[in-house]
Amino acid sequence: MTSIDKSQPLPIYYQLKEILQQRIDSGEWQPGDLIPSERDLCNEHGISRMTVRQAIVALVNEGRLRREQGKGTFVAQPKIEQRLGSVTSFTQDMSARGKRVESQVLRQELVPAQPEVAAALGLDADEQVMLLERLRIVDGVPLALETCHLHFPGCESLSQVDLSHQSLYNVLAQTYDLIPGQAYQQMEATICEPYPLRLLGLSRGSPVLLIRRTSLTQSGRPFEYTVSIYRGDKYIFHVQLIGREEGPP
Ligand code: 16G
Repeated sequence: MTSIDKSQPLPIYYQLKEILQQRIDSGEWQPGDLIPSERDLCNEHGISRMTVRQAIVALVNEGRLRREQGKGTFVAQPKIEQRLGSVTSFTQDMSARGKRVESQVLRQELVPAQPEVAAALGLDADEQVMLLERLRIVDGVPLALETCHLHFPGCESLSQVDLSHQSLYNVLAQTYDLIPGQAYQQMEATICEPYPLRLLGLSRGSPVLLIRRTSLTQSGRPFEYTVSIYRGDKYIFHVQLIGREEGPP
């Protein structure tokens, strides 16, 4: 679609969204480029400012465009494309892309396990777990809020470790000889709540991914249950599915 066709059943804002998306996908507009103002887009397409705004907001929510107060709307950087399939750590995934990881440690203390945590880790209610809440920051941009619960022999000494500039999985391997054998992960789409919203620097109504990971030791004992909020505008996850020989059920 290259121009708006008002006789079509497709909403006009949606048609404009597709036109703008094509300009990004074709490379006509590059990441970091300032796109034409709302007024210019109104004039170019003969549509109302409200309709133009609706198309832009949709593309901002999808992470294709980025708005800067007082400066205009820019083409966003491409999303982080991450393959799922092995138990990698945040630092490992980002370092492999040449990115700089740091964390703002928000909580790091022993707490009684909440029922959801106790169930995931196979503990009795109120057994102590090490709670580690970190805002994960990549090249200066907060990308995820991770609330991690750990339970393994000696986990209480983790409260002394500075995890703002080092990988938890590295510390677990080096200090506790703990290397994940496998993990289960669930992902769910949701709208960001006010607390993570503020930390992640998102605007109200932003979509995020809620991810729960339970990691097991090499001998199959759960040692980590982490609930994470990942920015929906920054990530694309890839999963490879294996075909069934006997065909669809
Ligand atoms: C990943 C894991 C998280 C783990 C963290 C360790 C997901 C959704 N979560 O972010 O469970 O605690 O890596 O990261 O993948 P670190 O070793 O960089 O501290």
